[in-house]
Amino acid sequence: AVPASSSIEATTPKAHENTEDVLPVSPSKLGSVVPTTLAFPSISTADFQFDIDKASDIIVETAEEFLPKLGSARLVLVDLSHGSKILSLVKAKASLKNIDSARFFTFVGDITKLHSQGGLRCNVIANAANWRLKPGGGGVNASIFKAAGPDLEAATRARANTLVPGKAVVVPLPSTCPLHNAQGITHVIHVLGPNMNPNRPDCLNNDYTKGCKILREAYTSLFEGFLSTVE
Ligand code: AR6
Repeated sequence: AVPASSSIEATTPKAHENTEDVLPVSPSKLGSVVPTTLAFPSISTADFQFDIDKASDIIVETAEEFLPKLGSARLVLVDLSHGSKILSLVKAKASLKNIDSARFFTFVGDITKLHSQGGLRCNVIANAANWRLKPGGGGVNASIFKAAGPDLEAATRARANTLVPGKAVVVPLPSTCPLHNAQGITHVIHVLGPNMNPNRPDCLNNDYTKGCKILREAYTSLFEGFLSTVE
């Protein structure tokens, strides 16, 4: 089962103590020993209105496929609230498949404050981006660009101007970036998922044959991108 301490209140000091149980060693004493970790939001399931049950299957299956390639690195699905349906579904399905809960788990917190507020060390975070790779638009994209400041926009532009659905782009963060120096995040990986929202570009009109294929490609690109930062 996923350790209880992997899903905590991000803001309480007590929760910070609990988090240390998840890690093999205390990060405050031996920071460098904490395994390389990717924290990622559930791509496409909020603003892009993708079905969460289908998304949870894809997250668990692609994570299971990638874990053996990732050495001791960890994958952590993050969402803002304890009521998150996607976190509950993923946690339950990962547990049924007996996936190692020290290497793949869920975590409640703001992805831009995982270290400072949640006590979770992550080197890399994923962003549920828009095709223009622009700040704003709400959701996790707005939060990540806001927390990173102008450095992220400049570093993103140096790599790509646009993204097609199913693809990811790895962006290294300069050490001046607040996400880097305050949260320990060295890379942001922008991912564009499939869109089922008629008010957003490239709406798939409930075509889940295409949608599931694209979401699977999106997680595969994300995990491959993460792997490239680990190697
Ligand atoms: N920390 C952790 N998780 C979060 C945070 C946060 N700060 N904020 C949101 N989530 P969404 P999408 C969770 O809508 O569906 C934007 O406008 C949220 O609860 O951000 O892929 C972009 O510009 C949900 O589980 O992404 C795109 O146009 C997950 O992050 C569009 O939304 C993804 O929700 C992308 O839509």
